[in-house]
Amino acid sequence: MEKISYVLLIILCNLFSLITCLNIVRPRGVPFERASLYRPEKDFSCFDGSIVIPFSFVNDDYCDCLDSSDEPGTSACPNGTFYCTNAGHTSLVIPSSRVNDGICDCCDGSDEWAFDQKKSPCGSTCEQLGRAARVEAERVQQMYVAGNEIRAQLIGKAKEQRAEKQNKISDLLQQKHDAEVIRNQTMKEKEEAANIEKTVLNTYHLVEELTKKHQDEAKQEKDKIEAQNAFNSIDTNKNNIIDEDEVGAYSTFDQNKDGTISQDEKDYIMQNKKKLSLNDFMSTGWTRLKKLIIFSSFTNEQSEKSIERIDDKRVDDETSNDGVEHLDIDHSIDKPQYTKNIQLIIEKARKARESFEEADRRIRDIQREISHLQESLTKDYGPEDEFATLDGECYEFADRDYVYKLCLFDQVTQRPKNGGSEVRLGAWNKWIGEPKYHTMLYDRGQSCWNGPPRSTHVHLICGLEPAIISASEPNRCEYAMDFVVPSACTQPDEKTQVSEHDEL
Ligand code: MAN
Repeated sequence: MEKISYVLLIILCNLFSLITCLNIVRPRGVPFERASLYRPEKDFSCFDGSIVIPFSFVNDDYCDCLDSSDEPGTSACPNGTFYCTNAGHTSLVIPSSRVNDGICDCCDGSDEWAFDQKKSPCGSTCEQLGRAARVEAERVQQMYVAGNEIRAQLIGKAKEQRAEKQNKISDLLQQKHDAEVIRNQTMKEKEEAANIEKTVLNTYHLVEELTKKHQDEAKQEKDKIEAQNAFNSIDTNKNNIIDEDEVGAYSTFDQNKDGTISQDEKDYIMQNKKKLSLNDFMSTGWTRLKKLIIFSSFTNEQSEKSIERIDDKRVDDETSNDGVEHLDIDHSIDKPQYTKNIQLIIEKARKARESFEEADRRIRDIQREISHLQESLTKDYGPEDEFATLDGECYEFADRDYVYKLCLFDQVTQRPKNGGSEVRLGAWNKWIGEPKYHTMLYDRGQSCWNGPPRSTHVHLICGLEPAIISASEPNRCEYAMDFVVPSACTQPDEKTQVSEHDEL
């Protein structure tokens, strides 16, 4: 009979599990997986192999083993652990120092076993908690399933986008090639037009220079004749010498307009000499005389009349032409008066330059676009490109003081709520930590005053709608964000799953 019972027991053991069977003799505080190490029919060997003690020493509230393995259900050993079975909910391991400390840690109340039922701080809450945990686990499981479906769609979309980008790059490369042909053509045209323009303008300026030289010479000649005339007019006795008396007869030399030509006024025009030859007069006197004539004509009508004796007409000419031209800056060189033909050549060269610049700019624009696309193709968007569609998408989160903005694969910023400028908390760098693709690093942000450049860790969590759910600054200028997103819904988090033996 005993044998049959034993066989039956073995069959039962096979039917359920060895662990479940051994549970029958599992001492208090021992987890299922270690139950087989505690056999009442045998002496107990400490787990570290240090000593063997009679089984009756197990949980006798005296610590025998150095590794605390003989007291799994009491607080006798300093570093022991207590296992709460928590049937109906999740099992739990607590430090054995919390056994019988008057605070209930296990929902099945097993850690406070020394209290009698009435005084126990524990109720049996495992069923209720377990139910709630299972509901929550179910919700999370469903969220993962739904999130995983969205993730699959995002992977498909990313694949399409990748193909589109590759096509776009091929297209742009072709466009760039065509644009290069146009640029080479326009460059040739520009160079040709510029050469023609250069030749024509050089010739123009040469001719202009010669003309001017010629005009200057003619002017000097004219000036010389006028000087001669003036000299002759002042030289009233016609002895080819101007003396002080002759100068004294002309009111033009009366600079201070006091009605007489003083000695100083005479000396000025006579260059401190008593007599002036024609040559002397030509070298300095004539220039001084011209200045006086111009000055008088601008200041005093009386003086203007008195110079009539020299040559009224000539003086007018000098004022409006020679005189004024010598005193003013000649702008005629700055603004050349080109002929229609030259203007057409200049215009053609300008247009050719513009066309070249436009063609060149187009190539640079195309190249920029290509580089941007190529860069996005080399970015690490996750093992299956599941994060690719988030590139450039921005999300905000506000706390008490700041509005945080995350632009994925780009940058993180912080904006004070009460005004003030935006601060860059980091630029996209790479994935960090284990498991991979759970944490993003944005670094090289604005430097902290007297500190490092700002940086941000973005933790990705499974969720159906992309959103930042928290933002903080765990260390000064080191920020952390939790971002929920379907792309992170790979497998249900193990912690949220209820294991089989928890259900027992
Ligand atoms: C700003 C913000 C804060 C940061 C300090 C450091 O106020 O960026 O987050 O701690 O600067 O000086």
